[in-house]
Amino acid sequence: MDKRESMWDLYLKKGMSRRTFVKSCVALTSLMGLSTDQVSKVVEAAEQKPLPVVVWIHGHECTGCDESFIRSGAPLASDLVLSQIALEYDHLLSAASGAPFEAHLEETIEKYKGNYILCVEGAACTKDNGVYCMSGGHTFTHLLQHAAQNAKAVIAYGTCAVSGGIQAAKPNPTGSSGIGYFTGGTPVVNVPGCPPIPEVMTGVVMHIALFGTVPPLDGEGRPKQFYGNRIHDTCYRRPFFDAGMFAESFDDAGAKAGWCLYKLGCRGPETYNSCGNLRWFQGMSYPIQSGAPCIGCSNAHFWDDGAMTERLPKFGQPIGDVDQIGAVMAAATAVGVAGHAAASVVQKKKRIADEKKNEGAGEE
Ligand code: FSX
Ligand code: SF4
Ligand code: F3S
Repeated sequence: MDKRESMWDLYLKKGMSRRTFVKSCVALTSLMGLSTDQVSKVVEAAEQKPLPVVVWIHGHECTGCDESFIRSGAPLASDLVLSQIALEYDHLLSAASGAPFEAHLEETIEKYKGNYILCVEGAACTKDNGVYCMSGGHTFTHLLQHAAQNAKAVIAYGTCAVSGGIQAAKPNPTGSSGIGYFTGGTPVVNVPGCPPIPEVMTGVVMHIALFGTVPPLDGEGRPKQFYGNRIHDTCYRRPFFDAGMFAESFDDAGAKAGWCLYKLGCRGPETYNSCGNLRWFQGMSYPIQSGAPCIGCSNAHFWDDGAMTERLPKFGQPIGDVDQIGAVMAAATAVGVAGHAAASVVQKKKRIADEKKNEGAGEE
Protein backbone atom coordinates (compact mmCIF):
# COMPACT_ATOMS: atom_id res chain seq x y z
CA MET A 1 0.00 0.00 0.00
CA ASP A 2 1.23 3.52 -0.71
CA LYS A 3 2.00 6.08 1.98
CA ARG A 4 -1.20 7.99 2.51
CA GLU A 5 -1.65 11.23 4.38
CA SER A 6 -3.02 11.43 7.90
CA MET A 7 -5.73 13.84 8.98
CA TRP A 8 -3.03 16.10 10.46
CA ASP A 9 -0.97 16.00 7.23
CA LEU A 10 -4.04 17.18 5.37
CA TYR A 11 -4.83 19.95 7.85
CA LEU A 12 -1.22 21.18 7.53
CA LYS A 13 -1.38 21.05 3.75
CA LYS A 14 -4.55 23.13 3.78
CA GLY A 15 -2.99 25.73 6.09
CA MET A 16 -5.35 24.90 8.94
CA SER A 17 -4.08 25.65 12.43
CA ARG A 18 -3.08 23.17 15.13
CA ARG A 19 -5.86 24.69 17.24
CA THR A 20 -8.49 23.81 14.58
CA PHE A 21 -7.06 20.30 14.35
CA VAL A 22 -7.21 19.76 18.11
CA LYS A 23 -10.74 21.21 18.24
CA SER A 24 -11.80 18.70 15.55
CA CYS A 25 -10.24 15.88 17.59
CA VAL A 26 -12.09 16.99 20.74
CA ALA A 27 -15.38 17.09 18.79
CA LEU A 28 -14.68 13.61 17.38
CA THR A 29 -13.89 12.25 20.86
CA SER A 30 -17.20 13.43 22.24
CA LEU A 31 -19.07 12.26 19.13
CA MET A 32 -17.65 8.76 19.53
CA GLY A 33 -18.96 8.70 23.10
CA LEU A 34 -15.45 8.61 24.61
CA SER A 35 -14.45 10.40 27.81
CA THR A 36 -12.25 13.49 27.63
CA ASP A 37 -9.19 11.55 28.86
CA GLN A 38 -9.26 9.80 25.49
CA VAL A 39 -8.62 13.05 23.55
CA SER A 40 -4.85 12.46 23.46
CA LYS A 41 -5.38 9.01 21.91
CA VAL A 42 -7.65 10.51 19.25
CA VAL A 43 -5.11 13.28 18.53
CA GLU A 44 -2.33 10.69 18.22
CA ALA A 45 -4.40 8.53 15.88
CA ALA A 46 -5.40 11.53 13.76
CA GLU A 47 -1.74 12.61 13.54
CA GLN A 48 -0.34 9.25 12.58
CA LYS A 49 -2.97 7.04 10.95
CA PRO A 50 -3.37 7.40 7.22
CA LEU A 51 -6.82 8.60 6.17
CA PRO A 52 -9.08 5.56 5.96
CA VAL A 53 -10.11 4.55 2.47
CA VAL A 54 -13.90 4.38 2.20
CA VAL A 55 -16.04 2.78 -0.50
CA TRP A 56 -19.74 3.69 -0.28
CA ILE A 57 -22.35 1.73 -2.22
CA HIS A 58 -26.12 1.98 -2.53
CA GLY A 59 -28.69 -0.77 -2.93
CA HIS A 60 -32.48 -0.61 -2.80
CA GLU A 61 -33.33 2.60 -0.93
CA CYS A 62 -34.52 6.20 -1.16
CA THR A 63 -31.04 7.79 -0.70
CA GLY A 64 -32.28 9.41 2.50
CA CYS A 65 -29.30 8.00 4.38
CA ASP A 66 -26.75 9.92 2.29
CA GLU A 67 -29.05 12.95 2.48
CA SER A 68 -28.88 12.63 6.24
CA PHE A 69 -25.10 12.11 6.24
CA ILE A 70 -24.37 15.30 4.29
CA ARG A 71 -26.21 17.26 7.01
CA SER A 72 -23.82 16.17 9.74
CA GLY A 73 -22.89 19.24 11.77
CA ALA A 74 -20.14 17.96 14.09
CA PRO A 75 -18.06 17.02 12.25
CA LEU A 76 -19.33 18.77 9.15
CA ALA A 77 -19.86 16.20 6.42
CA SER A 78 -17.69 18.36 4.12
CA ASP A 79 -14.80 18.22 6.64
CA LEU A 80 -15.23 14.49 6.95
CA VAL A 81 -15.27 13.86 3.21
CA LEU A 82 -12.51 16.35 2.35
CA SER A 83 -10.14 16.05 5.34
CA GLN A 84 -10.89 13.03 7.52
CA ILE A 85 -11.53 10.09 5.19
CA ALA A 86 -10.43 9.17 1.68
CA LEU A 87 -13.79 8.59 -0.05
CA GLU A 88 -12.73 6.73 -3.17
CA TYR A 89 -16.10 5.67 -4.50
CA ASP A 90 -19.66 6.74 -3.72
CA HIS A 91 -22.63 6.08 -5.97
CA LEU A 92 -24.20 9.38 -4.94
CA LEU A 93 -21.44 11.82 -3.97
CA SER A 94 -18.78 11.01 -6.56
CA ALA A 95 -18.76 13.32 -9.57
CA ALA A 96 -17.34 10.60 -11.86
CA SER A 97 -19.46 7.96 -13.56
CA GLY A 98 -19.30 5.29 -16.25
CA ALA A 99 -16.56 2.80 -17.10
CA PRO A 100 -13.60 4.77 -15.64
CA PHE A 101 -15.50 5.13 -12.36
CA GLU A 102 -16.19 1.38 -12.18
CA ALA A 103 -12.55 0.67 -13.07
CA HIS A 104 -11.53 2.95 -10.20
CA LEU A 105 -13.67 0.87 -7.82
CA GLU A 106 -11.88 -2.29 -8.90
CA GLU A 107 -8.48 -0.62 -8.52
CA THR A 108 -9.44 0.60 -5.03
CA ILE A 109 -10.59 -2.86 -3.92
CA GLU A 110 -7.43 -4.43 -5.28
CA LYS A 111 -5.04 -1.81 -3.89
CA TYR A 112 -6.57 -1.56 -0.41
CA LYS A 113 -7.67 -5.17 0.05
CA GLY A 114 -8.49 -5.81 3.70
CA ASN A 115 -7.93 -2.17 4.62
CA TYR A 116 -10.89 -0.14 3.37
CA ILE A 117 -14.20 0.53 5.09
CA LEU A 118 -17.28 -0.43 3.09
CA CYS A 119 -20.35 1.72 3.79
CA VAL A 120 -23.60 0.30 2.48
CA GLU A 121 -26.99 1.94 2.24
CA GLY A 122 -30.11 0.18 1.06
CA ALA A 123 -31.42 -3.36 1.03
CA ALA A 124 -30.09 -6.34 -0.92
CA CYS A 125 -32.56 -7.33 -3.58
CA THR A 126 -32.49 -11.09 -4.12
CA LYS A 127 -35.48 -12.10 -6.25
CA ASP A 128 -34.85 -13.25 -9.82
CA ASN A 129 -31.10 -13.30 -9.20
CA GLY A 130 -31.15 -9.69 -8.00
CA VAL A 131 -31.97 -8.10 -11.36
CA TYR A 132 -34.18 -5.43 -9.79
CA CYS A 133 -31.16 -3.57 -8.47
CA MET A 134 -28.22 -3.26 -10.84
CA SER A 135 -25.09 -1.11 -10.76
CA GLY A 136 -22.24 -0.89 -13.27
CA GLY A 137 -23.61 -3.88 -15.17
CA HIS A 138 -23.69 -6.13 -12.11
CA THR A 139 -26.40 -6.99 -9.64
CA PHE A 140 -26.08 -5.07 -6.40
CA THR A 141 -25.76 -8.35 -4.48
CA HIS A 142 -22.75 -9.29 -6.62
CA LEU A 143 -21.12 -5.90 -6.01
CA LEU A 144 -21.90 -6.12 -2.30
CA GLN A 145 -20.40 -9.59 -1.90
CA HIS A 146 -17.31 -8.65 -3.86
CA ALA A 147 -16.73 -5.37 -2.00
CA ALA A 148 -17.57 -6.82 1.44
CA GLN A 149 -15.32 -9.85 1.27
CA ASN A 150 -12.28 -7.61 0.70
CA ALA A 151 -13.18 -4.92 3.25
CA LYS A 152 -11.79 -4.40 6.74
CA ALA A 153 -15.31 -3.69 8.07
CA VAL A 154 -18.78 -3.05 6.71
CA ILE A 155 -21.12 -0.36 8.00
CA ALA A 156 -24.81 -1.05 7.24
CA TYR A 157 -26.31 2.44 7.19
CA GLY A 158 -30.08 2.67 7.57
CA THR A 159 -32.87 0.25 8.40
CA CYS A 160 -32.94 -0.92 4.76
CA ALA A 161 -29.33 -2.13 4.88
CA VAL A 162 -29.79 -3.59 8.37
CA SER A 163 -33.05 -5.46 7.86
CA GLY A 164 -34.60 -4.64 4.47
CA GLY A 165 -36.61 -1.56 5.44
CA ILE A 166 -39.44 -0.43 3.19
CA GLN A 167 -38.17 -2.57 0.32
CA ALA A 168 -38.82 -5.67 2.42
CA ALA A 169 -42.32 -4.52 3.43
CA LYS A 170 -45.07 -6.99 2.51
CA PRO A 171 -45.48 -8.29 -0.13
CA ASN A 172 -41.76 -7.62 -0.77
CA PRO A 173 -41.93 -8.13 -4.55
CA THR A 174 -38.16 -7.85 -5.01
CA GLY A 175 -37.21 -10.31 -2.25
CA SER A 176 -35.30 -7.60 -0.40
CA SER A 177 -33.41 -8.30 2.82
CA GLY A 178 -30.75 -6.78 5.03
CA ILE A 179 -27.21 -6.96 3.66
CA GLY A 180 -25.92 -9.34 6.36
CA TYR A 181 -26.47 -12.42 4.16
CA PHE A 182 -23.87 -11.13 1.71
CA THR A 183 -21.04 -9.86 3.87
CA GLY A 184 -19.29 -13.18 4.58
CA GLY A 185 -16.98 -13.12 7.60
CA THR A 186 -16.26 -9.36 7.52
CA PRO A 187 -17.36 -7.53 10.70
CA VAL A 188 -20.58 -5.56 10.23
CA VAL A 189 -21.76 -2.55 12.25
CA ASN A 190 -25.53 -2.04 12.07
CA VAL A 191 -26.63 1.61 12.12
CA PRO A 192 -30.43 1.50 11.80
CA GLY A 193 -32.83 4.42 11.39
CA CYS A 194 -34.73 5.56 8.35
CA PRO A 195 -32.47 7.41 7.98
CA PRO A 196 -29.86 7.21 10.77
CA ILE A 197 -28.90 10.40 12.66
CA PRO A 198 -26.12 12.20 10.70
CA GLU A 199 -23.72 12.46 13.64
CA VAL A 200 -24.21 8.77 14.40
CA MET A 201 -23.18 8.01 10.82
CA THR A 202 -20.04 10.13 11.02
CA GLY A 203 -19.25 8.92 14.56
CA VAL A 204 -19.25 5.25 13.53
CA VAL A 205 -17.07 5.67 10.45
CA MET A 206 -14.60 7.85 12.39
CA HIS A 207 -14.36 5.30 15.21
CA ILE A 208 -13.27 2.60 12.76
CA ALA A 209 -11.02 5.08 10.97
CA LEU A 210 -9.16 6.25 14.06
CA PHE A 211 -9.05 3.09 16.17
CA GLY A 212 -8.96 0.47 13.43
CA THR A 213 -11.67 -1.57 15.14
CA VAL A 214 -15.46 -1.53 15.20
CA PRO A 215 -16.98 0.23 18.23
CA PRO A 216 -18.48 -1.86 21.07
CA LEU A 217 -21.68 -3.44 19.72
CA ASP A 218 -24.89 -4.74 21.30
CA GLY A 219 -26.50 -8.11 20.52
CA GLU A 220 -27.97 -6.73 17.30
CA GLY A 221 -24.65 -5.44 16.02
CA ARG A 222 -25.47 -1.80 16.85
CA PRO A 223 -22.92 0.57 18.43
CA LYS A 224 -23.78 0.68 22.13
CA GLN A 225 -22.97 4.35 22.54
CA PHE A 226 -25.73 5.34 20.14
CA TYR A 227 -28.30 2.55 20.59
CA GLY A 228 -28.01 1.88 24.32
CA ASN A 229 -31.21 3.71 25.28
CA ARG A 230 -34.81 3.64 24.17
CA ILE A 231 -36.32 6.85 22.78
CA HIS A 232 -38.63 6.61 25.80
CA ASP A 233 -35.66 6.71 28.24
CA THR A 234 -34.42 10.11 27.06
CA CYS A 235 -37.72 11.67 25.95
CA TYR A 236 -38.38 15.13 27.35
CA ARG A 237 -42.11 14.25 27.40
CA ARG A 238 -41.44 11.40 29.81
CA PRO A 239 -42.66 13.31 32.90
CA PHE A 240 -46.08 13.54 31.21
CA PHE A 241 -46.04 9.83 30.57
CA ASP A 242 -45.17 9.15 34.20
CA ALA A 243 -47.95 11.49 35.32
CA GLY A 244 -50.46 9.78 33.01
CA MET A 245 -50.96 12.92 30.89
CA PHE A 246 -51.53 11.88 27.27
CA ALA A 247 -52.55 13.71 24.09
CA GLU A 248 -55.66 11.94 22.78
CA SER A 249 -55.64 13.51 19.32
CA PHE A 250 -53.16 15.57 17.32
CA ASP A 251 -55.03 18.81 17.87
CA ASP A 252 -56.30 18.58 21.44
CA ALA A 253 -55.15 20.72 24.35
CA GLY A 254 -52.80 17.94 25.55
CA ALA A 255 -51.03 17.83 22.17
CA LYS A 256 -50.66 21.61 22.21
CA ALA A 257 -49.29 21.47 25.76
CA GLY A 258 -46.65 18.87 24.75
CA TRP A 259 -48.07 15.89 26.61
CA CYS A 260 -46.98 12.31 25.96
CA LEU A 261 -47.80 10.86 22.50
CA TYR A 262 -48.13 7.23 23.59
CA LYS A 263 -51.87 7.09 22.91
CA LEU A 264 -51.20 8.47 19.42
CA GLY A 265 -49.09 5.41 18.61
CA CYS A 266 -45.63 6.42 19.87
CA ARG A 267 -43.15 3.54 19.52
CA GLY A 268 -40.58 5.23 21.79
CA PRO A 269 -40.91 2.51 24.48
CA GLU A 270 -39.70 -0.20 22.08
CA THR A 271 -37.22 1.76 19.94
CA TYR A 272 -33.49 2.11 20.60
CA ASN A 273 -31.76 5.19 19.16
CA SER A 274 -30.21 8.54 20.20
CA CYS A 275 -32.92 10.87 18.88
CA GLY A 276 -33.84 12.06 22.37
CA ASN A 277 -30.33 13.22 23.28
CA LEU A 278 -28.50 13.95 20.00
CA ARG A 279 -31.62 15.11 18.10
CA TRP A 280 -31.48 16.07 14.43
CA PHE A 281 -30.11 19.02 12.45
CA GLN A 282 -27.43 19.86 14.93
CA GLY A 283 -29.64 19.32 17.93
CA MET A 284 -32.59 21.31 16.60
CA SER A 285 -35.42 18.78 16.94
CA TYR A 286 -36.60 15.21 16.50
CA PRO A 287 -39.97 13.69 15.56
CA ILE A 288 -41.48 13.80 19.07
CA GLN A 289 -40.33 17.38 19.58
CA SER A 290 -42.07 18.27 16.32
CA GLY A 291 -45.35 16.76 17.56
CA ALA A 292 -45.14 13.40 15.76
CA PRO A 293 -44.95 10.10 17.64
CA CYS A 294 -41.83 7.99 17.10
CA ILE A 295 -42.75 5.47 14.39
CA GLY A 296 -39.93 3.13 15.39
CA CYS A 297 -37.97 3.78 12.20
CA SER A 298 -34.92 2.04 13.70
CA ASN A 299 -36.77 -1.24 14.21
CA ALA A 300 -36.81 -4.12 11.75
CA HIS A 301 -40.07 -4.40 9.81
CA PHE A 302 -41.55 -1.20 11.20
CA TRP A 303 -43.43 -0.70 7.92
CA ASP A 304 -45.32 -3.95 8.48
CA ASP A 305 -45.74 -3.23 12.14
CA GLY A 306 -48.55 -0.72 11.68
CA ALA A 307 -46.28 2.16 12.68
CA MET A 308 -47.35 4.24 9.68
CA THR A 309 -51.05 3.54 9.93
CA GLU A 310 -52.00 2.63 13.48
CA ARG A 311 -52.44 5.63 15.63
CA LEU A 312 -53.42 3.79 18.78
CA PRO A 313 -51.11 1.82 21.05
CA LYS A 314 -50.84 -1.61 19.55
CA PHE A 315 -50.61 -3.25 22.95
CA GLY A 316 -53.79 -3.82 24.90
CA GLN A 317 -52.04 -3.63 28.26
CA PRO A 318 -52.80 -0.85 30.74
CA ILE A 319 -50.65 2.24 30.19
CA GLY A 320 -48.94 1.76 33.57
CA ASP A 321 -47.33 -1.44 32.26
CA VAL A 322 -45.54 0.25 29.40
CA ASP A 323 -42.04 -0.26 30.79
CA GLN A 324 -42.86 -3.92 31.15
CA ILE A 325 -44.12 -3.85 27.55
CA GLY A 326 -40.74 -2.44 26.48
CA ALA A 327 -38.95 -5.25 28.35
CA VAL A 328 -41.25 -7.87 26.81
CA MET A 329 -40.66 -6.37 23.37
CA ALA A 330 -36.89 -6.43 23.90
CA ALA A 331 -37.05 -10.09 24.98
CA ALA A 332 -39.26 -10.95 22.00
CA THR A 333 -36.80 -9.16 19.72
CA ALA A 334 -33.90 -11.14 21.19
CA VAL A 335 -35.74 -14.42 20.59
CA GLY A 336 -36.64 -13.24 17.10
CA VAL A 337 -33.04 -12.31 16.39
CA ALA A 338 -31.78 -15.70 17.56
CA GLY A 339 -34.38 -17.45 15.40
CA HIS A 340 -33.53 -15.19 12.50
CA ALA A 341 -29.82 -15.89 12.88
CA ALA A 342 -30.45 -19.65 12.84
CA ALA A 343 -32.69 -19.29 9.78
CA SER A 344 -30.02 -17.12 8.15
CA VAL A 345 -27.39 -19.83 8.55
CA VAL A 346 -29.72 -22.36 6.93
CA GLN A 347 -30.56 -19.94 4.12
CA LYS A 348 -26.90 -19.08 3.64
CA LYS A 349 -25.93 -22.77 3.42
CA LYS A 350 -28.71 -23.32 0.89
CA ARG A 351 -27.61 -20.30 -1.13
CA ILE A 352 -23.98 -21.50 -1.20
CA ALA A 353 -25.18 -24.99 -2.26
CA ASP A 354 -27.36 -23.44 -5.00
CA GLU A 355 -24.48 -21.27 -6.18
CA LYS A 356 -22.20 -24.31 -6.38
CA LYS A 357 -24.86 -26.12 -8.37
CA ASN A 358 -25.18 -23.19 -10.75
CA GLU A 359 -21.43 -22.65 -11.05
CA GLY A 360 -20.50 -21.86 -14.63
CA ALA A 361 -24.04 -20.82 -15.45
CA GLY A 362 -23.12 -17.09 -15.46
CA GLU A 363 -23.12 -14.37 -12.87
CA GLU A 364 -25.13 -15.03 -9.69
FE1 FSX B 1 -33.69 3.12 3.71
FE2 FSX B 1 -31.49 4.84 3.19
FE3 FSX B 1 -34.86 4.89 4.90
FE4 FSX B 1 -34.15 5.89 2.77
O1 FSX B 1 -30.11 4.83 2.17
S1 FSX B 1 -33.29 3.55 5.77
S2 FSX B 1 -35.58 4.14 2.84
S3 FSX B 1 -34.16 7.00 4.68
O2 FSX B 1 -32.42 5.98 2.19
O3 FSX B 1 -31.96 3.10 2.99
FE1 SF4 C 1 -41.94 10.22 24.77
FE2 SF4 C 1 -43.28 8.48 23.30
FE3 SF4 C 1 -42.36 7.73 25.70
FE4 SF4 C 1 -44.39 9.44 25.50
S1 SF4 C 1 -44.37 7.25 24.85
S2 SF4 C 1 -42.61 9.65 26.84
S3 SF4 C 1 -43.85 10.64 23.67
S4 SF4 C 1 -41.15 8.30 23.91
FE1 F3S D 1 -37.01 7.34 14.01
FE2 F3S D 1 -38.31 7.41 16.30
FE3 F3S D 1 -36.05 8.67 16.04
S1 F3S D 1 -39.18 7.56 14.26
S2 F3S D 1 -36.04 9.33 13.91
S3 F3S D 1 -36.35 6.46 15.94
S4 F3S D 1 -37.79 9.35 17.19
